[in-house]
Amino acid sequence: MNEMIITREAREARLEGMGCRRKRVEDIRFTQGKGNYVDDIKLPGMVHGDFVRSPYAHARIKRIDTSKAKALPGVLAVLTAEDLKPLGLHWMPTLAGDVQAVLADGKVHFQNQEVAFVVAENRYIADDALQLVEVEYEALPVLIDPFHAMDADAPILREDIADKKTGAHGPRKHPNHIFEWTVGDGAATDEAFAKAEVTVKELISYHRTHPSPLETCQCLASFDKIKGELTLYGTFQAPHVIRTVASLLSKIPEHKIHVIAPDIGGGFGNKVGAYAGYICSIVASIVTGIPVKWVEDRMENLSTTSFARDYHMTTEIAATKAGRVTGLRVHVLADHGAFDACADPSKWPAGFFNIVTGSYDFPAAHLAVDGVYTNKASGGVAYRCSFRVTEAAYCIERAMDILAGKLGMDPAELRMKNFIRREQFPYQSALGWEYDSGDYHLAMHKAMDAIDYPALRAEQKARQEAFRRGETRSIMGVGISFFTEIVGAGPSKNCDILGVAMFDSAEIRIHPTGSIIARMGTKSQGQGHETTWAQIIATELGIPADDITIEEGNTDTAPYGLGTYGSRSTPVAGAAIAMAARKIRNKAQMIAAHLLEVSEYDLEWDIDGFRVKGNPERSTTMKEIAWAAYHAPPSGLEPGLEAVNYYDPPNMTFPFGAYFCVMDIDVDTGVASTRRFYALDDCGTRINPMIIEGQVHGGLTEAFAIAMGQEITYDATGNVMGASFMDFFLPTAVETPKWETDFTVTPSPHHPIGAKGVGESPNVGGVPAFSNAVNDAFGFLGATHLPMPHYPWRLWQTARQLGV
Ligand code: PCD
Repeated sequence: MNEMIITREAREARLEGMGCRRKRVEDIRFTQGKGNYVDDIKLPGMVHGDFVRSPYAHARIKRIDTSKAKALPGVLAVLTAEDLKPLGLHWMPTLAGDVQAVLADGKVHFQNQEVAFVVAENRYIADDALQLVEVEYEALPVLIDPFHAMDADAPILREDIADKKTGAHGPRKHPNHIFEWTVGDGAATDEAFAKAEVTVKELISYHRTHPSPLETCQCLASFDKIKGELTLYGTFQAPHVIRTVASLLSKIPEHKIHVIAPDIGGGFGNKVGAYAGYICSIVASIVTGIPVKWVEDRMENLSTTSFARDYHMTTEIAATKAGRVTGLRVHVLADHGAFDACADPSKWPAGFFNIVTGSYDFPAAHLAVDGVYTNKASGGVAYRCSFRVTEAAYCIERAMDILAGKLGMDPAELRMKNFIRREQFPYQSALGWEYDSGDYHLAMHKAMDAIDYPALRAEQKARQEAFRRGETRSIMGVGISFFTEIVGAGPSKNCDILGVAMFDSAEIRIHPTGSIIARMGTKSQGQGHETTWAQIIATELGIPADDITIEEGNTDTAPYGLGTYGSRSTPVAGAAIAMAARKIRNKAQMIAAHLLEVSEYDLEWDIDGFRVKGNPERSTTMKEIAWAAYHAPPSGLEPGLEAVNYYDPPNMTFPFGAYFCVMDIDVDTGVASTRRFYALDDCGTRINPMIIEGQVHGGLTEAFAIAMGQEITYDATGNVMGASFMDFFLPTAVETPKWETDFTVTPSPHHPIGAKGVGESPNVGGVPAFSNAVNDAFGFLGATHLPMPHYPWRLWQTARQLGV
């Protein structure tokens, strides 16, 4: 085809760059069963590891006898803490600055804790051998309720650190206390409350739940004794961090460790940390010289690796009678389970919970968080949330509704009265963040128009009257959530993981014929990076996205990056990609000047190449430039066309959204049905609108699950309830509501392409929208705050308690 007759629109369109609803390239293999997951990888001679786990939540281990298990044909080894001790690997450091038992060392601290690791020819033999390991326990008193963790007579859980007066985050008040973290101006906040015309106070709990990705955590460790090298395949959201940690723990030099994260079937924060299964597989492979695979089953996943939430937030707002907020005071009791293994940037014991002032202009605020140990599994991962942001959003969005109720004011009106205004950005929050950009009023108005808010309130009023007259047994709630997130961890000035600054990276190479391979420090678990990263490069470099291969997850080839979680990939790696591409474009401009025989300053970029300013007929494409870079580079210029960028973001990005949930609840059955769910998201510049919609659908489905049923509870003796899909609510297409999505675009001023993260927003904003809808429905019957999750039995009970 003659290049001359191709329109600019056509040239632009064939790039499938930013803004294009490009179809996900990874789906070609995923939908045809051609994905390559850890369990698809089979190495010659590979054997399997499996754990003996504690039936007790708190017990002393009197004796472990592995002889019968070892005698079973097909069993290669049985490891206990005693075997790991000489290697110094029976305990491991956690991301939160605590230590965690790899295999129980004299004591178990939660039900299903790892006690011994059996290695056998196959999983069946390993499972038989588990039953033959004899462990004698002496049960100890169990601590389940975090509100009693610091009682004078509470059982002391962590004997290993019982005498330590300080932990990783400062002084400890009790042997079961982990840390106290305070932020904000206490005196100014007290003053706001002293002067307040109206105050509200409520204990808002966000229950314990679990990310439960479809693929559980797993790994395959293969140690080559001859080369002294370790290859570790695994479901890692942060492969480079795992390599560094594995090197520090095993003392194998980092260049002799090859970490490979192949396709991953969902992460949701579950696959950020390092688990006992990884350490034991590595040790077992070193000991046996054979590759060892470990694959968690569903119950192990739900009950041992990484819970989420378990935050108990006593929340107070001070306000004027006219509904202007003047102060916010929050105390959080954070149940961290038996070890503090929260996956947060090192300096942040409660993650970014100090985003709790939300979208509102609070002149004063104060926050205190106490972390405590209990006999529950450890973790505290950011399940679809940037480090405790979802807890913060739930806290403030519920509290704003409670305040609206007390003031007798419409909750949408109360929010709009207190929004940070457009002209206040960049906005300094009372708890220490600088919000980059936003237009909250615009988003709220758009959302309210889209759902016809006044009509919904009128309908609700009519329904309440009909209910009172006994004409209907169905009540109606409108749940509003206007959330602000903080994603893109993060600037090296305040974010690191075990000392490694949280930058991210991209390496782009253009081949002589003009196609590209690019590698990133991030790792998709289903987000579609292979599709979207190519779109950024396509726009920046004028090479069609289809001619660009994106690779992630192999630490030998990818530049060092901190991985994918906390919706950080777009804010951090997305920026690195644009910056690396711009380095290439600068060099390409010099080559173009040489080809066109003009000064580089006489050139301007135009979609897919450079043209001479004022003389657009004279131009050269990126493809031609690539060939020249390898074929005849201008003298004095290095041949080749590639660049690496390590991007240290100057700030986080602050996406936001306006969500509305319309719900009908049958008071005789407790069944809640979501009639409408409208989600408006603003994530700045949108790379792929179709992928964003998919992200929002997925996140809302998880939010629905959490708000309406999903939870992990424990009985009084520490038995974990809800550790299988019989009890743990995972919605299918049958239960899932229909989602309506919408958007506004407020670019981030500091991000090279103006993009903010979006992956977690729907979860962060979705949970309060559902919960507020339930509370709003019951509000006219006298309820102020109903506990989550709002499953039918509980709603039915609520109706009874309210006398209807
Ligand atoms: N985007 C676009 N645009 C914008 C933004 C974004 O387009 N503006 C797109 C991108 O590119 C991608 C996605 O979207 O693809 C996402 O992104 P972001 O937001 O950046 O994020 P990331 O980092 O990548 O990712 C992460 C997230 C998270 S965090 C989570 S949970 C989840 C989400 O993601 N996960 C998951 N989503 C998802 N999906 C899937 N499928 N799977 C999974 O697993 Mo965490 O912290 O971990 O808890």
